[in-house]
Amino acid sequence: SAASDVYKRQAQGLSLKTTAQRAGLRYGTAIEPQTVAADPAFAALVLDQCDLITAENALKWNALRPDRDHFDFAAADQVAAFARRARAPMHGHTLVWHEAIPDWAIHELKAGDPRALLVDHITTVVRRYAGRVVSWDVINEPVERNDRRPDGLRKSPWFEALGPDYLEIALRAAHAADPNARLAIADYGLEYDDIGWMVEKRGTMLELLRGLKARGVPLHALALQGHLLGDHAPSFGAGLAAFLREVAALGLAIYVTELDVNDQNVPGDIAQRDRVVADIYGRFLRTVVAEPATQIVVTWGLSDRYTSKTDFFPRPDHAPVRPLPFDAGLRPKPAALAMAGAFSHRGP
Ligand code: 9MR
Repeated sequence: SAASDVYKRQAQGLSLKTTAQRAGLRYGTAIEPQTVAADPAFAALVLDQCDLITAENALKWNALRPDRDHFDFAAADQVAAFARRARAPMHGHTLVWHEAIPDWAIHELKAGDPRALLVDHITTVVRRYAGRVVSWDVINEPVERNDRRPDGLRKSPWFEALGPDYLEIALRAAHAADPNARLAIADYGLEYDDIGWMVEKRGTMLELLRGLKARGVPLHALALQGHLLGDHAPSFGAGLAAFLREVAALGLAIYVTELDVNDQNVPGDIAQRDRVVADIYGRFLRTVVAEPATQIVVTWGLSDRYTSKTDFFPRPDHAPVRPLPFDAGLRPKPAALAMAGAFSHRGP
């Protein structure tokens, strides 16, 4: 059809990396070391499209810490080697999270010296990748309003062991280990203007960021994960723009670090689903990149060939999920064009 001809022409030579660079942004993806090692065509696509690399899992505690006395950097080093091949810096994910903590560490947090455990881990990991990991999700998902604390902090194992100070302890340790690294707090559920708990979470997050900045804690960015909802109409308007403005007014950069669109419940054939997903990518990114403080955009994978959505959010009709900018055949989808379009329209 004429429409698909236009699409094919536009998709030819599409470069998210170059389009992002021209807009003063860096575009990248999360990867698993096994997939880029085993699948050269996929690796080539990542090298072609990305100039920022995140480890989807390899820098988490459960990957790095088989036991208390050892670090296993094998997988993370493979990601770092791939980033070097891509001539791309890395964004680090993540030093402090309530998930992916090995059992021995959960025990140690209760029975041992939790502060030493946290500081030693951060110091070792951040020093090892200094100069390669240029920005870190130091804290991932610290806010959980359902835990009903006035400050909105999640009652994570870190919180239970160290109290609200765990954030400051972690950020200061990371800064001491690599003073050049940009340090971020990352969270989900900050994106939509018409979902009540998300709007409330923005306020909670702003208070948290404000308090840390007021105390002089080293903190340089807020990372929106950007796990978007295929079955919810995009509402990324004045509310999101105003929230990002307020974050920027604190002197913080804005990152998008786990962007994808969950199409578990999007109806229709593939063309219809892809249009819905692309529209969500485009509308979200247009608002986010219009904010001058926005610096990086990372998708949680690059091709539908490899996405944790397959396991976590399978479709009831058993059709393969299509949450990412490139399809399982490594061809650009309408979402990729929508992303490039949003990048290239960056401006006042
Ligand atoms: O995609 C990741 C999956 O492979 C892991 O099993 C899971 C648990 O470690 O984490 C997934 O990534 C999550 C990220 O680390 C934090 N935000 C939510 C992500 C899942 O969409």
